[in-house]
Amino acid sequence: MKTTRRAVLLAGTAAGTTLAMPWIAKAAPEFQFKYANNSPLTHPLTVRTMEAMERIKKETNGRVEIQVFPNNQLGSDTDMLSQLRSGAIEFFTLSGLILSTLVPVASINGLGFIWESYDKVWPAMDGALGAHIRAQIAKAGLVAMEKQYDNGYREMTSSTKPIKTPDDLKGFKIRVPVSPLWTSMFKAFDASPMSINFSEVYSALQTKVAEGQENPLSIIYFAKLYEVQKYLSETNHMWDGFWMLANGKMWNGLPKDVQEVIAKNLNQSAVDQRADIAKQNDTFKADLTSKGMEFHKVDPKPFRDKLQSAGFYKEWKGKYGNEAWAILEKFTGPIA
Ligand code: X2X
Repeated sequence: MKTTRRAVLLAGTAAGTTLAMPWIAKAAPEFQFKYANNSPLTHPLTVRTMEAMERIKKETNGRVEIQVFPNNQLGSDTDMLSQLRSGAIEFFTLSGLILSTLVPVASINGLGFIWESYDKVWPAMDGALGAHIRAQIAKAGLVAMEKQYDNGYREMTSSTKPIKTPDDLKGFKIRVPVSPLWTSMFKAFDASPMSINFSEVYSALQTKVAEGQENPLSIIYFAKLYEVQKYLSETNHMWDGFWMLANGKMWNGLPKDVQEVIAKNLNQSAVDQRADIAKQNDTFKADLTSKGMEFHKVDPKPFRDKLQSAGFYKEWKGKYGNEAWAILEKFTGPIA
């Protein structure tokens, strides 16, 4: 009885002391945030953002702690975008093409067959085109870090037949991400596109709700889509990247020095992540072939011609407007 009461008193004293003298308690982070994404733990996007969060914690002496929630743990891209806007999460990486549901111009880099190589992509996205898109993102109450993370050049896959020509896409049940540009492009190919968030893609392919999908090699590899897809056509039909987004209200309330450390490290990890993807792209083909996928070389010209004759470029030039189109063509050359 006596011992117990004494223990309780002591415990009470200890707790009271800690509260009264916070400097002897372990300092809790001043800023505790959440970052979420749609990519597997092993994907370079997750690996490199985790590294960034570690460096941020260290360089701020523990003032800032950003917890990472990869692989759609917090929901689909559509869910996470609402969470970011409401402030339920503070950071989120999202494809510009999906972000276009909120910021229309953010899908412009995803137009089919406009990027000859990464040598054209990065100067555009790190330069005037990226700056133009980020300015529009800011108007929507979000902040995009300067350096985009790479998703990659997208390739078409299928469980039923290889896609070799645009004719093979006629009536083809293909999953596309939730974005008007994607739907429009695959409708122009006379396919039957269905908008499905990435969180549901594996099961949609496994149950054959969709016959095919399109994604960069890195996603096909790390999300194990080779388990549910047989044929891979090297279409390189579009290029897609992830914007590192922050909730604008939260970001603007941060002290300048904290903003600087966070931005510097998120941008640094983007550069590291681009290099990872570039390096891995050399081996993905062999890796995916060894997992049972059958690769097909594809001539992109008939695909591009089909988009052209369907009025695809004209339609989207009208939607983006002359200003954005002119900035884009400065980097890609004349499109249509
Ligand atoms: O949803 C997809 O296909 C993915 C993973 O590539 C994107 O984030 C756009």
